[in-house]
Amino acid sequence: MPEIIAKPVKITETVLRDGHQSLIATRMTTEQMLPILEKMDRVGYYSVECWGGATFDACLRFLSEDPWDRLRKIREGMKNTKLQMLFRAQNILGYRHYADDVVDYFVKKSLDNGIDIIRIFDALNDLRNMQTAVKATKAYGGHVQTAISYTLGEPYTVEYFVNLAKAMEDMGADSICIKDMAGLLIPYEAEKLVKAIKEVVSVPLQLHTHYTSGVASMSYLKAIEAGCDIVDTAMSPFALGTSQPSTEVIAKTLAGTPFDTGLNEKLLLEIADYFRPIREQALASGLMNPKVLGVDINTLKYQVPGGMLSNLVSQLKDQHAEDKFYDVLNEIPHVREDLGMPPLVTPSSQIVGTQAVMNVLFGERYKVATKETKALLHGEYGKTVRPFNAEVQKKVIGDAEPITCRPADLLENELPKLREEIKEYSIQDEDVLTYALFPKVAIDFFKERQAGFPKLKAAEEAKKAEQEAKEAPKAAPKAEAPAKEKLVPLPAPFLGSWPGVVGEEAAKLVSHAPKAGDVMEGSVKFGASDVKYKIDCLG
Ligand SMILES: [Mn+2]
Repeated sequence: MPEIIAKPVKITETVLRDGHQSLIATRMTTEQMLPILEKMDRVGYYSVECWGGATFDACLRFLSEDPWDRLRKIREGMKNTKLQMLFRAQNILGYRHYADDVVDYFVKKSLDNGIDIIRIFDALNDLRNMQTAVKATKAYGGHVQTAISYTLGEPYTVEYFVNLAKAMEDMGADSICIKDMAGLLIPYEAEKLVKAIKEVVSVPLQLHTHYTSGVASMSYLKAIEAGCDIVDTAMSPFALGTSQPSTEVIAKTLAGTPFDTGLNEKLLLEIADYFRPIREQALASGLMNPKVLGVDINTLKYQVPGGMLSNLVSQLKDQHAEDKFYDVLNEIPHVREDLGMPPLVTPSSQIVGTQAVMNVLFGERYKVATKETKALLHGEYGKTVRPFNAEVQKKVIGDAEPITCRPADLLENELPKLREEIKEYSIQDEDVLTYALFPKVAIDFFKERQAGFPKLKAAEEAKKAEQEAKEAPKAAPKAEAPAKEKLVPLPAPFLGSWPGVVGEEAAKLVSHAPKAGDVMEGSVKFGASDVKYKIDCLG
């Protein structure tokens, strides 16, 4: 019998990023993270994902926190474990293409402030959009992990992904991740894919998936048996549902086998004990919606991200157009094909989903095209796996000449101008990057910071008063606490989801309004009126 060689599987812990992003709309605060860092640092994780994705936006927008400060504090509290972040290639952590100088500087500052591993992905799998981030990460001494946006559809064969992985290795990737943001990778496909990639690529291979469709831990097991080196898991209180498989369960599953993760089980239990009350709190307040904790089998049935479907339902409901659900569902693959079969991940998932709604509601395909559909068909997001439908392209962009170069080649350096714009607020080098990513939110945050965070303090005091009132029910009735802003739980997963079009009241194009980024905005003609819409994306 051949000797069994130990091949410990490495674990990337996601509780500080994707775990809470997927289950509680990225609302875990730095304060909630700090007390447990020292223990997490001793578990034996390969890395801890703690930054990137929606964390940056949510810190500024909802928590009155400086995301850079969070990163520095996590670094301070976690001295031995590698810190990892998610990076949307030329979109950085935002939603548009930035000039190369901004991308380069963001990478540098991320590494300076404590990040070790940068996971870089592009929504179209256009490697040209990753070039600058990859080069910068290498230049400043970071670990480059390039990620394949995994999706289903005719062009997305094992061969396609293998070629992509090979090209990524040639480009200088230190490791490669299969990023299944929607939970579409089923176990035996995972086995096939991992085997095929491992045959041609020598750098470590990591798998990232979501539990949405219920197959994630089985997919991990098959992937691990096929040679996958690292998997992403979340501590159990922030695992399953739209999040990742649970760290403790995967560790236990592999214990005593050649794949034994070697994680400290006792510490894992203590860490779970720490996060459990945070979960309970979130459930009690409605921040964690029990709906996202189950299995969304429609994800597998329709092969589109679960979040895209749940959004569709709630949006059409708001329009009293529930009867259009299947029309829109049938329209999605058409639009996707017209737009070059992009993977359905932020921002392409929002673009395809929104356009499908437009096509159905207006009763004619591309009678109205969103600004983002236009930009995509104009080549501004990069190259799609398939060519665009030429007729559709003509109808939407007219005689405009489409871009075929790397989109960022057309962008002038931005930093000097951005620095000038915020000089009155800037107190650290990183502020210009915060501003570059979320100009409006950043200015609001800088103003609040300059004033010593009065809103945050007021909110804290209101909370304290409420608590005191609860603890002393017999005391004289107090003045009513200010009404708290009602938090609408975001449908998830945010990555690959379609939080959708948010319409103005009057037009009622859509009224489901998750509290997320003011991101892609525009307006369309709807009947006689101008309808403003806003597409929210987290992830
Ligand atoms: Mn994810």
